[in-house]
Amino acid sequence: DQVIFSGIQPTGIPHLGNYLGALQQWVHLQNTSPPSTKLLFSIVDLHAITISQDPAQLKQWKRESLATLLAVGLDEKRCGIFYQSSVPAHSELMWILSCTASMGYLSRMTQWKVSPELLQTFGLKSSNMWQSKLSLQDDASPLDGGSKSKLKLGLFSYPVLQAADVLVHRATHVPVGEDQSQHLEFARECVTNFNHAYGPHLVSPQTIMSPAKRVMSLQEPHLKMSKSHADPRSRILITDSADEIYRKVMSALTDSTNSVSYDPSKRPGVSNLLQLWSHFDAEGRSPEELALACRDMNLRTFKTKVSETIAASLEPIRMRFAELMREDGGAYVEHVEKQGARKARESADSTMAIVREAVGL
Ligand code: AQP
Repeated sequence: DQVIFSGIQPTGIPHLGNYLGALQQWVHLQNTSPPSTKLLFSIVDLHAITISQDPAQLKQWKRESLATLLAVGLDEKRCGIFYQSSVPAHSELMWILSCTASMGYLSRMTQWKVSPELLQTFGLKSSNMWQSKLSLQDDASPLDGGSKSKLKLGLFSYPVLQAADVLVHRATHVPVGEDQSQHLEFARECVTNFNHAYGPHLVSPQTIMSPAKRVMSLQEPHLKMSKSHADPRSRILITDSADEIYRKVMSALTDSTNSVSYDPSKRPGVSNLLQLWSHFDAEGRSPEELALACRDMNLRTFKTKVSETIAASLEPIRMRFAELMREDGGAYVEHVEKQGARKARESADSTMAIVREAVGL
């Protein structure tokens, strides 16, 4: 039987990248999978602490993240929705996988998450710049050079925890955005290493890539939309009001041509807006079709239409989120989590019984 697992970090309210690249796909899978499919979705709080977090803020973000999963349409009766730290088997399997995972493979991975402090230390403005810095080093290894003492062990090894998140539930399918595909490859590598050492006990997961592979920043359309970008106007949160969405879309970086056409390489800003509209378009028009329909509009009129379309689509999510956070100040959300954690512990414990036995623990 199929097992679908995915996760999201509680590092703020999800944005359109998280929604279109992941959450919407999770809801779609929930609504189309046969009843025999196990569905588990996690708020991965242990990943969130790979960079420093304020404890009270983290607690609040966890609750809000869970409420957003319910608000977008996940059904707590059908899925297990839980905090990663409620299921200690994730961390236990991480340790066991660490004992067969290759340091070389990990250090060659290019998608490094970097804390704002670390970037500042090296005078860099974005994690993309950090990646270029790494690739300038001899063997592109973050273990070399002056970064060694600043780089935390957890930040280096978090892909092993991600692998454990998936493997501990024997997930067959993992829906993610494009930025995560390298990590799933690493998870498959962990399966190969473990199974080679102890026998064929772990299941190799397949990636399900969402149709919106990579939603771009509104302010720097060559970068992905991200929670950690310093400028809040670079992202639309799924709980933003129509007003906030209007302001963000109006200030989105476009170019000096005051008309609409679809050309992602020459006109990344306008094309990103066309793609966003297309994902929410009731008639399901492609970005090219929308560009054609808007060819006589100036950018101001076009942006107004884009913001109206997005705001109308997000309105029910925003309302439901506010309702969930109001109910006993989020107590209902915590109740949902307890049930989800029970389901997830059951699922993880059955894998861990096999793993412990295989390893001789
Ligand atoms: N811009 C994006 N386009 C498509 N998919 C995206 N995802 C994130 N950004 C985009 C997908 O969202 C899921 C959950 O992501 P996450 O919060 O766990 O971590 P992330 O990928 O690091 O997301 P952010 O928003 O960019 O956070 P920060 O800034 O903290 O790194 C994943 O499936 C991801 O692919």
